[in-house]
Amino acid sequence: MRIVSLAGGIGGARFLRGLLTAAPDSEITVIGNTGDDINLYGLRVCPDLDTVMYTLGGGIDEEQGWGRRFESHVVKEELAAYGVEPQWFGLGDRDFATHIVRTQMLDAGYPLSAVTEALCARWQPGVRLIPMSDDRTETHVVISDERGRRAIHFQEWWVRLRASVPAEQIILVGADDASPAPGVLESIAAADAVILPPSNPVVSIGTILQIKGVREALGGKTVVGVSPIVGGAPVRGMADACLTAIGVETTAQAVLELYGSSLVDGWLVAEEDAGVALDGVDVEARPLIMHDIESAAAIARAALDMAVRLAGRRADPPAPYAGSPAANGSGVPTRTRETPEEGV
Ligand code: FO1
Repeated sequence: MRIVSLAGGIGGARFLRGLLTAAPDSEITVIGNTGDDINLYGLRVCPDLDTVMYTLGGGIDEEQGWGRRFESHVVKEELAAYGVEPQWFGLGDRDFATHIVRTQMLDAGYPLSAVTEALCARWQPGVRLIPMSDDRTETHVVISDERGRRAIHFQEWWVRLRASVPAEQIILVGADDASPAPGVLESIAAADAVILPPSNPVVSIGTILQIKGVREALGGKTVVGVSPIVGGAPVRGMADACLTAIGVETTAQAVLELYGSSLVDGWLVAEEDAGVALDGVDVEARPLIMHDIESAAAIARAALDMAVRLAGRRADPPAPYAGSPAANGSGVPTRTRETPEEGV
């Protein structure tokens, strides 16, 4: 089964680990958000691409959900000793190597998609990870504070301010000129199902949907989304601050309406949000908290089963994925890829 997933950072990466466990024989392409990318100390840092790569490649700091495990911060301390700014963004020593390799390759003229492929050759994430675009885009946030009304980089709003200052506008700088990276539209066109993980609907999924042709390409596919909001609050991160910034309520219903029935065919919500409904969209309620890899896999399995069922209503239904009840005929999903020792 060919699956495409649009993914942001921590929540998306953890969901994808569940998706790989639920459908280990499927061909999974992840279209990664690059709106969070930032230039620091002369290096190009791609937080959401790295979070997916490290999480699926086994190198992530499980506690933080970003950055490398077994990390040290000597370079960061030395930069601080020189008074180099910013000091509010914590790059670890091991992580620096990723940004040095990426920047070297970008400076040599390689597109970000080729750089990402090269980095993944080491990490073997088990999916094809493609940046949403090879063109530079950055999410900037308009705020007003004692220095007046100004735009700051998303990371400064997210990490230094912890989204404590209201975002008056969230803008993807470069969106108008950014083309989908090679393979983005092609993988969507070839997909049997598209899954939207519980990533941030504004600055992750919403950002990817702004890239030319992506929303249109998804229009012709079976798309199942997983609500990032459970009982009126984001499961993780500060999606509520982002939703408020664009005048959307922090509910599973409001996010479904934000995506729209033109985009999603199925929507998984938490049991406490069972009343969510929208014409033209199938809604199912189930536990949505990812305590560990197995619970993430159970959510992924539910999303895939829904996608196969909904796609079955189309002219060219996809073959069931290995491990699905339909594939093994027993009605019970088969156990799949070994769960690594640590949890999610
Ligand atoms: N998040 C933080 O809250 N503080 C940090 O210092 C920080 C550093 C960092 C370095 C590399 C990286 O890939 C991610 C990092 N993040 C940090 C997380 C990052 O802000 C978010 O993962 C995404 O940009 C939003 O999903």
